[in-house]
Amino acid sequence: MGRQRPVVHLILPRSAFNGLHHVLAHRFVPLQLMTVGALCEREGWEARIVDENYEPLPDERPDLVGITVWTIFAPRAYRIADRYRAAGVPVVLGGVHASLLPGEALRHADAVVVGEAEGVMARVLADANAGRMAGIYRGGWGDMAAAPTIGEMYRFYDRFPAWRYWPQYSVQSTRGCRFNCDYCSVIRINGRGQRHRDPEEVVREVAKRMERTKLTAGLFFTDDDFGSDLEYTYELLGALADAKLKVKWTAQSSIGIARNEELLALAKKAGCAVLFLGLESVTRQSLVEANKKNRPSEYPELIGRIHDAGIATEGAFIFGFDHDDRTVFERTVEFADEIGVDLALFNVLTPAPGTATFARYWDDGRIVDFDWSHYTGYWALFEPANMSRAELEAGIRWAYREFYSRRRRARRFRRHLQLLAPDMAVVLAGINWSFSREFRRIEHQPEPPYAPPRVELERLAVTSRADANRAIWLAADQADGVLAAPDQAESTPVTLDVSRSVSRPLSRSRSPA
Ligand code: B12
Ligand code: SF4
Repeated sequence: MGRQRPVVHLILPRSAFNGLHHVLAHRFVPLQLMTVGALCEREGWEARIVDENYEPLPDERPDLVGITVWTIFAPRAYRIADRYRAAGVPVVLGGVHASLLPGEALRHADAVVVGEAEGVMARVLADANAGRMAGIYRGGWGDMAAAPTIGEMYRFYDRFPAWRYWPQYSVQSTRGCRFNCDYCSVIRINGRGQRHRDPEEVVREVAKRMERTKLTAGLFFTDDDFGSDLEYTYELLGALADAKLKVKWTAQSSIGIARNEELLALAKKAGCAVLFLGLESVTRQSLVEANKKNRPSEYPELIGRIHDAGIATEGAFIFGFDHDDRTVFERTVEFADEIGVDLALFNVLTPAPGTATFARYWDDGRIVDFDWSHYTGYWALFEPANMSRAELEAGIRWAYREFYSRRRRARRFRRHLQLLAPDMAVVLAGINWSFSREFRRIEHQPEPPYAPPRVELERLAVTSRADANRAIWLAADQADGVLAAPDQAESTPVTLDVSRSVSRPLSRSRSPA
């Protein structure tokens, strides 16, 4: 029997390693695919989302396959894409890795969306319907009003069992970030500066999601720089507080947010339970190396202010900077515990494709491994300056085991009982336990080895050297053949409408940390 509507399968490929995405409160619904799915349904397609971490690829033959590609699962995404194409099903790839390496992605697909899907998905689907997909499609960095509403995404939640995901809901109120950290992909895929959604729409979205569950601890703002635009943040938090929703949420923010105690108090009133902070290093020189503006000497006071507001903290740290030596692991764990970081993440510095870090390490010939499935943040991909790769890899594993040792968790729990509401202390104890379990061992299931074509690496080096707001457009130009060869790329003028990238330029908020 013929289908009434064309069917698209949207796939999140499985990660071949354990780690953060298995930890309690870090098991997210695939928001990117819900977003793309809603865009497909706008155009009359039927979208089925498959999270390969939990379910096998369906037997059903779709009319189109869309795969989201992050670096860590790019090789897996390419294998899946090759299989579908061999069976005659067209494939479109999108997401952060495909946007920064569209030429590589296009070797495994009929189409690649560079950047955000909102502005371009209708054309991709029309071309798919007509059987003439045209390679690179440039999604712009448009107004967030074009992003699907909760009404459009709601039905996808039926596909996601409540017991599988926590936080159960992700919401995105802004895209982009004002900073320019060397190792970060976000500013390259979402642009520097920030675009916002209507605060009332965000509140409607949160309220609608809350209808589905009586649990109150399940919302995460995927924004990368929450609270950076004061005018917007006050408006959003005020609206959330007025709505009196029984919701507790987490958001990622610069630690600079703690300079504004009034804002912290309002965030608490609006349901903020945890702030996720990119602290990155306890050594100022390492932060300077990464073009990160934080000052570790201020961390104790700023973390204290967040705690005083009744909000817990999750701090992320990176090891492997040239200023890091073998003592960095112990110093970091002691410091983090001493200043009262409630949950901690540790990562090995990773030259993510398209970032300034990639450019620097590539130019210095230091990267020793280009198998993207190793770009997990748990493996050393270059020779560190002051220790060996093996020491760096052992160091991060030690840091996890030590920070989440039984002794430290018990001490933290006692502190939480004094500082926070009992239910929050119990939730944090559960997450601490989950981290300790997950990071007892970091295991990588062997996948077939992957090596990108040399020419794509050379193009990637050009992309990575570019200014953040230009990178993906330059990548698209190279893949399109506008820039003929990698060595001509830098001297070839590129016409880029950078103004379209940021609907509000830089944040008008106070200066960052
Ligand atoms: C939420 C989040 C998580 C969640 C999981 C989310 C999930 N399962 O989907 C958690 C906490 C588990 C997580 C973990 C990690 N994460 Co993370 N995460 C994010 C974050 C903050 C938001 C992602 C999101 O939902 N965005 C909202 C959607 C709507 O936007 P989008 O993904 O850009 O999608 C748009 C376009 O890209 C495009 N698109 C995307 N996919 C597709 C597919 C098709 C077919 C099409 C046409 C278009 C398209 O259209 C969408 C709509 O416009 C991003 C940063 C960011 N701003 O994206 C980092 C990010 C994706 N994470 C990153 C990393 C490195 C990790 C970790 C490896 C860190 C670590 N060491 O533990 C782990 C890996 C865990 C794993 N195995 O999955 C990097 C990835 C870099 C890279 N080059 O791949 C990012 C970009 C952060 C960064 N600072 O660089 N992460
Ligand atoms: S503050 Fe975070 S999101 Fe912004 S550039 Fe730095 S690492 Fe990226």
